[in-house]
Amino acid sequence: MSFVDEIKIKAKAGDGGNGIVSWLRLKYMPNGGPAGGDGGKGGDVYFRAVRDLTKLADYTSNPNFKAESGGHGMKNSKEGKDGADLYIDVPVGSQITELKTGNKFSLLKEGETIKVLRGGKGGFGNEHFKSSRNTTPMEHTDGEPGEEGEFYIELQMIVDLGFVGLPSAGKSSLMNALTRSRAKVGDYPFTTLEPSLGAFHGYVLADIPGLIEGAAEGRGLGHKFLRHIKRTKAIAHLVSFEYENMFEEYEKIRKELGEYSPELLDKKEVIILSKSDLVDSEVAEKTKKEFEEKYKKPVQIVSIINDEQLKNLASFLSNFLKEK
Ligand SMILES: Nc1nc2c(ncn2[C@@H]2O[C@H](COP(=O)(O)OP(=O)(O)OP(=O)(O)O)[C@@H](O)[C@H]2O)c(=O)[nH]1
Ligand SMILES: [Mg+2]
Repeated sequence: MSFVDEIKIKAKAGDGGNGIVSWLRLKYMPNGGPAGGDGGKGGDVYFRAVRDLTKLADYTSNPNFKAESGGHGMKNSKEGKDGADLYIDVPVGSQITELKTGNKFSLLKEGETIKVLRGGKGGFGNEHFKSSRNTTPMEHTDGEPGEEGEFYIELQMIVDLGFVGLPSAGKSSLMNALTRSRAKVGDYPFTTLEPSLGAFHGYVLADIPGLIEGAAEGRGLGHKFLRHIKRTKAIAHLVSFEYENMFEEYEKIRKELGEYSPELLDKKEVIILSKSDLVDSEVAEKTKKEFEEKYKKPVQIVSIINDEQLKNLASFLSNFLKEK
């Protein structure tokens, strides 16, 4: 799935309905007095947080929203119907900026709502202006316009586990094997251009474009993705058995993470040695031990064509993500 993590939208609350001028007409009382109803209130506009992290992509083709307007007043003193409120669904973790005022707010919990634009009040019908001195008021007022606004929405992904590693380390392949996502897999570096997400036992996994030396200064796909890694709760660092010196490759990426932000180095991490089918199992086991001793972190071996290893990794990860 292609990923939209920022968007600008326009929204307008509903207009208030107009009040009307009308007279009560009864058979035995040709002029029963003013009976023009008031207009209904326009609908308000809210943002609402939903679990669907791909929600913003729905709005790219039509980023304009409008809540329902209030109905006009009716005869026989009937009030116009209130316009329905409009809820704009945004992913949990959205930070929203009102562009005119610069006000910022975040929606961090599923189901959380915030009212951002007020619908216009309904106008008064002529009945409202009735008094002892004026029993036949001709006045009425129009409804107020609903408020309008422009908003910049930025998703600050709340990802449980982010896959990092060099281009072609096998991140997308592994993500596909563990989740039902269909991230593009390629034989060339930088196949993944946008982070893509997958659901795994109720956790969110993110496949992130490959990092290279100099990423922290903007080389390769650079900064844009390091920003996403900053928000992940844990990191899965893939190192492929293809590399001559796996330790060196691992440390290169760690260095980039640290240069971007030292706190990335303190995140909980699992090292995943990928493409194990390319080497003998003794070599794989030996390398695993060396990694464990050298870095004092959990290390897993995997190949996407080895069901047993995939199963072991899945059960390891579900425990790993459960621990705080
Ligand atoms: N032999 C073998 N090849 C694999 C394995 N996993 C992935 N590959 C291959 O490695 C290549 C790169 O895989 P991707 O999953 O696209 O790698 P990536 O880390 O997502 O790459 P970028 O998105 O470019 O950073 C593809 O040709 C895959 O078929 C594996 O377990 N064993
Ligand atoms: Mg990829």
